[in-house]
Amino acid sequence: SDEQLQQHFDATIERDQRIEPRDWMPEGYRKTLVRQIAQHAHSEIIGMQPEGNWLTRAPSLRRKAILLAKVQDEAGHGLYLYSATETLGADRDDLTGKLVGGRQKYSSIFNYPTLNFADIGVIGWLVDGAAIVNQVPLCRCSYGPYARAMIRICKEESFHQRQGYELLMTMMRGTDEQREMVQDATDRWWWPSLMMFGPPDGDSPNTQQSMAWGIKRHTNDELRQKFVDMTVPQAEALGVSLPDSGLVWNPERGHYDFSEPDWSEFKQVIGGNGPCNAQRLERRRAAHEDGQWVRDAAAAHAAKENARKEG
Ligand code: FAQ
Repeated sequence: SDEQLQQHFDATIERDQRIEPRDWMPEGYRKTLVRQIAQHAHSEIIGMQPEGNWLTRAPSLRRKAILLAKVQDEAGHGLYLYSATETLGADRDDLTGKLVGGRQKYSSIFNYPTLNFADIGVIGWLVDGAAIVNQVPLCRCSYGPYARAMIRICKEESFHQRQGYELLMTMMRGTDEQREMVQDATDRWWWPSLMMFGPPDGDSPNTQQSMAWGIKRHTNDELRQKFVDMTVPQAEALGVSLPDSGLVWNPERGHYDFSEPDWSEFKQVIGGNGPCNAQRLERRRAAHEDGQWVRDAAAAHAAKENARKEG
């Protein structure tokens, strides 16, 4: 009966075991996962654009090869994540339609411009750094396919984070102008990176239920704090300052205190009015339309193969 199915599901969550695609699951659990994983997949795909902006202008062959590999990894992450949504019965074409139609979200962070090459380093350091803090706990997500996809993704993200930090270290050993570029990029990306973790816990409608289901393992504010604590010593080692005069060590809490991000800016950005939202979606839409012939050719090929098998 439905009640037994629900009890079996609850007991699986209770024992901290994994839910697999063929297991019964409540509709809300399925919907929450499709929402989060699709947004995550869209973020990886849209996230290729800010860095892709510098592929043709990387300062050396080595930097270009590194950046190409990173952007390709992001495409791969998007693909595993779309596959994970398919195990929940979602249709990838439908999800893409929702993204390009502006009906599904992607991470706020990718709506900011990459103005100079130091932005590439800072994206690796701060954006991939924040992504790792958020995603390592998702390796223990109660839904098996998402958790397993996260293991590989996190390995690649930590490599991305290190390449960004290494790029910045190199620039910091360079000229005054290069050091200024790193500081400028840090100033611009710091607050948007803190916003990646989502709204404060009091304004996060999904956290409580997602934690009860073992989808999320920590609240948005817990992860944001963890990121700040981890990043301050990295900024010191690099020799850059973080643009927050309220950022001070609090010995009683054993954490850094920091100022509140501008949540009205966050709302603007997730509402579609960030600096690059229109450009990002337009580019994604154009790429999707330009790819129509590939989908048509693949479908025609599959139809021919099927006809041959049957005939
Ligand atoms: N941007 O109730 P909550 C990457 C939405 S890393 C946009 O707290 P939840 C790697 C949220 O969806 C970036 N929207 O929601 C990379 C919800 O709206 P809805 C991707 C946001 O789900 C690096 C509403 O606000 N990572 O791509 C944001 O419990 C470099 C209320 O919020 C992931 O997606 C935001 N920042 O917690 C690639 C990680 N925050 O759906 C390229 C997986 C919140 O009700 C280059 N996702 N919203 O309309 C998660 O962990 C969670 O979904 C959170 C949000 C923590 C993002």
